[in-house]
Amino acid sequence: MGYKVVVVGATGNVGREMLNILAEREFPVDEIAALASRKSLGTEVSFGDRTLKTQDLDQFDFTGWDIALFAIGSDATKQYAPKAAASGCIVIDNSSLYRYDPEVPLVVPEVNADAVMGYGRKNIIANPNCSTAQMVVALKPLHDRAKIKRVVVSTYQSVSGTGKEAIDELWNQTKGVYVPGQEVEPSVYPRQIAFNVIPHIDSFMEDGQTREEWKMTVETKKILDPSIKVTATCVRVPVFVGHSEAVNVEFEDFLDEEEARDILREAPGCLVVDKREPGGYVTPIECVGEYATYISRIRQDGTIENGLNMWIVSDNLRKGAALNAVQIAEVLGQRVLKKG
Ligand code: 11C
Repeated sequence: MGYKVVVVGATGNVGREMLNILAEREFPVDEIAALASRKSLGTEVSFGDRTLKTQDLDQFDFTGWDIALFAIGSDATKQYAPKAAASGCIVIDNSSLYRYDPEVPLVVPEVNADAVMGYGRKNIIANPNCSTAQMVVALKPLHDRAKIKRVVVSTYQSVSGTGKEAIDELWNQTKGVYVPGQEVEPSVYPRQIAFNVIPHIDSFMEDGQTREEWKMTVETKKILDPSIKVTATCVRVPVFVGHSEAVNVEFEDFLDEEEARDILREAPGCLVVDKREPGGYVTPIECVGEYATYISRIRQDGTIENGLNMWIVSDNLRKGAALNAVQIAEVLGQRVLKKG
């Protein structure tokens, strides 16, 4: 016996990946519904070998369904997630709407799977921001060994984090650079993204940081340890899929780079690729379609007492979104619903 699963936002980049990953990992599904807004209605989406016709989110009755994976914007989530949760269906939400709610667990299964047990206060579990998810997967095993004091992170985030229109903008602008008369003005982003980098993701806050940078701080504290200080600079780069991060970590205790490499080799969700030679590291292109969080360029930071630098890369649509949500569903299945 398996589960009745709903994917909300099934025609988006993350929703499609949720369906792919549910099928790939053979999540025990008895029945599946792919929901979309009215404008995408009737669009067909793949689920393993099957093709599903999307149903109208507005008309859908969540009663009797076990798990709903939400991959829609915060405004629509606000409208539909409470309705699903009130009908007894457990919501796993990929938007930022509930992440900072003390009554909603924010979960990365490799880091804080036990937090899933707090789902019951609202019947909702939140999925973190993609740039946080991959970072905490790598930080957790190192924190367990040497206690992290402070993290300084700079991100190199792909356009798929913004959505389909951003992917089109990068593609069309890139072509437009070479074809006279077909230049494409920035529309999704405030500056040209093709052949450029933009030090701005999400909205600006009063203190000068962007909301993406703020999210990395507060989400790391909620998932991993509130005592860890995080300062981030988040940058959009002309890459389609895969977020990269240059991470500097300051520990309480000394941690040798060799030991860090060994710890990360054993850590769940982590894959170390770290040869000190040209190409002996992972770049975003290699991580596309993969589950792992890749760690490369692990090295001592000699400018502080207990410092380490590393390079972390992962598929932002997978570990950063859809995979993490399905992993949460797996934990729910094993520990709470116990049907599979
Ligand atoms: C980006 N990290 O790359 C964002 C996308 O809070 O879930 C995900 C935003 C979020 O633009």
